[in-house]
Amino acid sequence: MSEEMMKQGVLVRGFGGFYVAVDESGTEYILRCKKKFRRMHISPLVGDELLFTPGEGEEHGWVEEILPRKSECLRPPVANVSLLVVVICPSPEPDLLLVDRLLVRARLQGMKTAIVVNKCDLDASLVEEIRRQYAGADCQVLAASALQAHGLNDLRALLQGESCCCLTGQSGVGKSTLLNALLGLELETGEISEKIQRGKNTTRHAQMLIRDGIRVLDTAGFSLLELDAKMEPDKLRECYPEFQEHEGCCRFTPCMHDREPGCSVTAAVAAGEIDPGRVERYRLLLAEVRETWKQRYN
Ligand SMILES: Nc1nc2c(ncn2[C@@H]2O[C@H](COP(=O)(O)OP(=O)(O)OP(=O)(O)O)[C@@H](O)[C@H]2O)c(=O)[nH]1
Ligand SMILES: [Mg+2]
Ligand SMILES: [Zn+2]
Repeated sequence: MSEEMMKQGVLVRGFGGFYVAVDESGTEYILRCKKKFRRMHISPLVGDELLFTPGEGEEHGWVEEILPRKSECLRPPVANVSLLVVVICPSPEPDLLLVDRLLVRARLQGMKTAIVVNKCDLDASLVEEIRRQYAGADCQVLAASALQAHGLNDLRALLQGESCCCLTGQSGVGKSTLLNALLGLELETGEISEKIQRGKNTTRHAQMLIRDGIRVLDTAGFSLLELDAKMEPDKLRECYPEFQEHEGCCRFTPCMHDREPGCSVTAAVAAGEIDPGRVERYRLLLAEVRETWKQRYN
């Protein structure tokens, strides 16, 4: 293929071995992946910037190159996210350990983060609680109700100007409903199971929506996330902005802020300066990261 036939675009969704890319003008192209990618064990992710050759007429085109990724995740499987928006709500009940895992991973990948507390029509107090817990976490907390079109302007302002935003979180928190309300779309949404208060995994695949100068990914909800198996235990505390001013202030250096005597973080929790729940969950994650680290050569 000659170079001048190549185009650049962003991968917006995939289906059954095909990929859909959108170029600068908004035109969609159906593509397949060349075999070399399979040989290299690389597959394109939604959000990837691609070089491709368009097909002629009804024919599909070919993905020629995947440009270097600024970030990549496997859960959800997306690339180049600049802002990760974690969506939670009163029902299904929030899993803050999952939220913290997502925030840690985002920090390691250099993404900005925000939390949207949706379904405020059901319980307006949750957002206050989350604002309190995450006050020092360098993470904006927005209140919203997709149902009542509340908080949409704040959400729009948050998403605008980002190269690629990603909505993530448990199934049933209202990610797709929020994007429908915000961008006038008709993404499929699903009821919550009454009995177990859980979503029904309505969104199956990640897709990028481009509208009103916003590029945002709707993704499939999930409730399990493991931290990077190659993560050094030392790295975890660097993912907690609220610990920063305490670095070097503990009796022992380095201090993991776990159960060491004379720990400045422990003192800050006792003094009500850092949320105890955040620190408790940090310690759970630290134990997990240490365990994985110990087993890294097995
Ligand atoms: N009361 C209330 N219900 C909402 C709100 N937003 C969404 N819902 C409902 O929550 C349910 C789940 O919404 P979805 O948008 O499908 O949730 P999702 O996060 O996309 O779920 P998955 O695609 O499974 O990950 C639907 O029944 C929505 O109508 C809200 O602001 N208030
Ligand atoms: Mg959805
Ligand atoms: Zn300490």
